[in-house]
Amino acid sequence: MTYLAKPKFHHPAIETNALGFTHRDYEGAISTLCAGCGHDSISAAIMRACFELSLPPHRIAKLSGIGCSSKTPTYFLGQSHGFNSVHGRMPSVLTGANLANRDLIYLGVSGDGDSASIGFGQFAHAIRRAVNMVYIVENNGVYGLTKGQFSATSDRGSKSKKGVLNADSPIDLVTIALQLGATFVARSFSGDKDQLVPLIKAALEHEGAAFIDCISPCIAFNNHDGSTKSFDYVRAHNAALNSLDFMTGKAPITADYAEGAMQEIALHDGSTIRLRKLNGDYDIADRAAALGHLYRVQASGEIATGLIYLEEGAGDLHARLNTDARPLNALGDRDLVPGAAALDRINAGLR
Ligand SMILES: Cc1ncc(C[n+]2csc(CCOP(=O)(O)OP(=O)(O)O)c2C)c(N)n1
Ligand code: SF4
Ligand SMILES: [Mg+2]
Repeated sequence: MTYLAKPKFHHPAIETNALGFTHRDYEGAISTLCAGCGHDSISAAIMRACFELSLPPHRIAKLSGIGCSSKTPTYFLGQSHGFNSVHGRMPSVLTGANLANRDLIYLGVSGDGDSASIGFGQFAHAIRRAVNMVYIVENNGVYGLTKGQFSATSDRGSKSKKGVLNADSPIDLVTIALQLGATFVARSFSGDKDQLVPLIKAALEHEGAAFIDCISPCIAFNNHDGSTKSFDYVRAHNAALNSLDFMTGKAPITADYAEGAMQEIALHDGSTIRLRKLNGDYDIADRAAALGHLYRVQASGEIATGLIYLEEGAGDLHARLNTDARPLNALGDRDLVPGAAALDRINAGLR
């Protein structure tokens, strides 16, 4: 319950990161979600990733929409900036915040209803504009908060808790994100922290729109036989493309593309992501091949997880708009009020 404060004391030998923060410094209020909800595991992975990267909590802005998933930012990063927007509107609020202050690290947290139903257009435009953010959809294939209606990501033929079959085709946000030009696209599973934590760390260090579709079973309304987003179903059908480890820093890079071997990818800032290739013909730098692979894996009844696509150095929305390197909210009158002569020149150019 949120009215119960977490105790502040901790063991003197508790683990600290490079900033001297403990894991506790990345936590939020006690979760009020159903015990066992996949969303809580994603919150834990986000906290772990931020702790391991030694991110200063005050430099992170977490934004969400409406839903059980969108409630989760209350349960992590309690010392970070937070904004709980209207249902499906997180992407435009995040875009505006990012344009005003490019110095923060933006984390958008949403649900499949929030992003693939009411907020589908908002999702699409934030991705195609290359907003520098990590966008996580906690995908349970259901409207959890409003008690179990099918969402737009529910698979055709999957069964609701009440036994109703879904007749509509699903929206696959990973495929859409690839088609819209996202430069970091991944899918994971809330129950696989070994895969999810390095993916979130890599996404946080990526410049541009980094999208992670995280399957997150709703134990109250979508964890039964006939559901394709249940713990049992996802465990049985998970086709991991690569196993990941993420290291920040400027270590020398060696790459090996052979099947079953390690592949290291340098990110724009000198950090690296290490991939264990399970499949000799999979190349994370090939967008068209990634789309083909997704279709093939889906057709075989499996779910492709891992880092699906990565493009470095493509630049973000600020690069495209050629905005000032300083955050706009830090500019003073001298920069923002060019004076009557400059205004006359602009007006003359428009006549
Ligand atoms: C404009 C508007 N329409 C509908 C709702 C009702 N509503 C609240 S949450 C929700 C769906 C949430 O689903 P999802 O994003 O998948 O989150 P989950 O609860 O499954 O994590 C809906 C339809 C609302 N709050 N606002
Ligand atoms: S209803 Fe489902 S999504 Fe919502 S907290 Fe419970 S298990 Fe999680
Ligand atoms: Mg949902």
